[in-house]
Amino acid sequence: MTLANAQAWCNGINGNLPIPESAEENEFLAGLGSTWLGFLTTDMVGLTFTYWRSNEPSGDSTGVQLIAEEQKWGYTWDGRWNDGSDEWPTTCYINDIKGV
Ligand SMILES: [Ca+2]
Repeated sequence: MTLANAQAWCNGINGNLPIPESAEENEFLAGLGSTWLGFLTTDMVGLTFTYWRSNEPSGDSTGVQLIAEEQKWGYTWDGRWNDGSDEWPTTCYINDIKGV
């Protein structure tokens, strides 16, 4: 799906697109599959962790994709990040339900 569709779907089920904060979390996400991430290359101020492939972000898009596949487009990814605009699967972190 497009990034806009991923954001709309995830926000609509009270969730947010993931922003990995550690290598362990990134590995967890990669284990679930490729996903859009919840930040744009134009706003990376709050990031506490990054896992770009070398030469990324390359200016393809402001949306960021975690690429779970070891090999894609002739490059090694294995969970590294790419700025891109291709249709992409997504994982959604659902916010905790507060109160009872
Ligand atoms: Ca790119």
